[in-house]
Amino acid sequence: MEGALDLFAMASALMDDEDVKPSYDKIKEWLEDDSTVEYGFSDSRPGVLTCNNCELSLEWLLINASRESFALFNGAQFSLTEYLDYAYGRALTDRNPLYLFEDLSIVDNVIKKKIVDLFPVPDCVPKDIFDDILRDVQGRPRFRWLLIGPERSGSHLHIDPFGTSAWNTLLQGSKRWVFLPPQYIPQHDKKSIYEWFQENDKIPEALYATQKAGETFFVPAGWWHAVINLEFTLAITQNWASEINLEKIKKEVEESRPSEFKEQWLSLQR
Ligand SMILES: O=C(O)CCC(=O)C(=O)O
Ligand SMILES: [Fe+2]
Repeated sequence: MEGALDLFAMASALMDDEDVKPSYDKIKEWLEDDSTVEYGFSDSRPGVLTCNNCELSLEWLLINASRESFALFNGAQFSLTEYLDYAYGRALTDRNPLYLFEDLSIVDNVIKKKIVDLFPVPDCVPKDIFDDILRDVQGRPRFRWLLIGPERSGSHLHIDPFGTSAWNTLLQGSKRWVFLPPQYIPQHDKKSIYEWFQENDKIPEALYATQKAGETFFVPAGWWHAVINLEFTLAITQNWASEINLEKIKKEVEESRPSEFKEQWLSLQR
């Protein structure tokens, strides 16, 4: 395990990290905030979706996948047990706690296939237009992830690529979300996610929500969003390309790098 810890130290150093004694005041405040997003699916605003029951849990992963290798957001690979040692240890004082972000878009491993089988796509989610003919084409944009993160880890403000929309089911813990409409112009900064959330707690046009375990949040295409894990979390998330957003998707695929996917897409459009 010693070796694994050294690797985590290196991974943190690559992120320009300094150890900190973080203040948890804001985390407590956000945990107690019961603001959420409206129920139901609409193309133009974030929402809480009803989701089929998901049998994936940390226990399931520990029993079935503790030795599997998973990727962090920065690409480094660790076994699940190595990562959990980090998440419950050193991560608590890392300025930028490392987030496990495993791409499950294409899986050839038996255990990871089982994880994918436990991904319940909400019934209300419309058809993914990449899913039929372009399903297994090389270069298809990545669309499905397993997320595990300690408190204060999370995702910086971004828009999901290729004009896709997303759903995100939280299986354990709590997440704080901020949503901003497509016309918002963000400022570029290098703050940690926790610092960013502290300083951007009251953007007038933002929608803030605390997601609880069992809830599925929907992110409409083009909406900015940032997420901070308020406790240790386990979540699954999937993006889809919706017919409604065809023009945007077309533009982004056509502007993307050459790939078999792009070629096949272009030939389908002709
Ligand atoms: O950290 C999260 O839960 C949000 C993930 C996300 O926004 C994404 O995968 O695009
Ligand atoms: Fe996202």
